[in-house]
Amino acid sequence: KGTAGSKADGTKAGSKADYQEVYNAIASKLDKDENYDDGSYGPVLVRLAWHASGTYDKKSGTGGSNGATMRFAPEANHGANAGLIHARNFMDEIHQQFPWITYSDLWTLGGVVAVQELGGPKVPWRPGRSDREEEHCAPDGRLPDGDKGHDHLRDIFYRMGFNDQEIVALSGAHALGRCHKDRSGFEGPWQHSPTSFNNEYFNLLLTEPWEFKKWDGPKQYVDKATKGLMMLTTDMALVQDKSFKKHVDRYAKDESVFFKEFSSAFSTLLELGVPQENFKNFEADHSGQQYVLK
Ligand code: ZEM
Repeated sequence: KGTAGSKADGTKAGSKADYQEVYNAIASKLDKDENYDDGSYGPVLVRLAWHASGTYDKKSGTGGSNGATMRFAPEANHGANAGLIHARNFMDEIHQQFPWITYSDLWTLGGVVAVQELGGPKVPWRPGRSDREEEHCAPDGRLPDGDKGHDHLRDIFYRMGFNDQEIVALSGAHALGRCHKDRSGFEGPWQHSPTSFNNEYFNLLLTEPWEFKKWDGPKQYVDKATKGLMMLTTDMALVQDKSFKKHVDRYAKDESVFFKEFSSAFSTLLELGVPQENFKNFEADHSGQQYVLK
């Protein structure tokens, strides 16, 4: 029963306090290297949590966050996962401090810590994921491509079990971080403060004049005024498609609505593919409820 091992003192790990300790260790290291990107590992940790979970296929029950199979070469080398080595190395250091936690729990918890510490909503989370071996690696091609349109977004996210409103809410994570030429081929941050989780992404989508970036790189947009901000084709699809745009409008108008709906969708994302028994069987003091850590 359960997935957490024993702590250094021989006692069983897995209480809420144990996970709060892991949370605190991650939080205290987000800014450990001021020269890394915009000064925080938070954004790349959110991307790791998302790519570890977003491989889920509802029909076959394969993929998802249960397994942390991106530890192995086949999945680590998928084009979509380029650059996530930075996040996995960060997490390896945390794992050395807390060897009792599964990588699957650790990587998803990292996404929660980053969202919360960078100013986003509280995200309910619970432990219980188990790590799986290489043969459970997700097949390539399960994650979205940034240069495609609304049909592709729906194909990918409906496959995970999400609806239009959740697609828009989850896309709001592009408040954080940036595209890197040497990872995805795209370039630039979505908003001016890429280490602050807020609803600026939705405001910019609605109000900024966007134009194609003039370069020999992949097709992407830049803001007309400064050319320092960017949007992917999939980001622009959110204002071009009526059923998506209605939610962009709601989130731009009221950040608290965005926070509430992002939190709920992100929490769901982080549990994709985890058998419910995993949560219920988890021993210690939580008997399957979600924790709100701080
Ligand atoms: Zn992203 N994302 N994403 N995303 N993403 C990138 C970066 C980040 C798409 C996508 O192609 C890309 C979600 C959804 C989608 C984050 C979180 C979430 C990058 C740039 C690309 C190309 C990678 C690079 O070069 O480093 C597409 C097409 C999506 C479909 C909707 C969802 C959902 C997310 C979380 C809930 C984050 C935080 C980043 C920034 C990473 C960093 O290192 O700064």
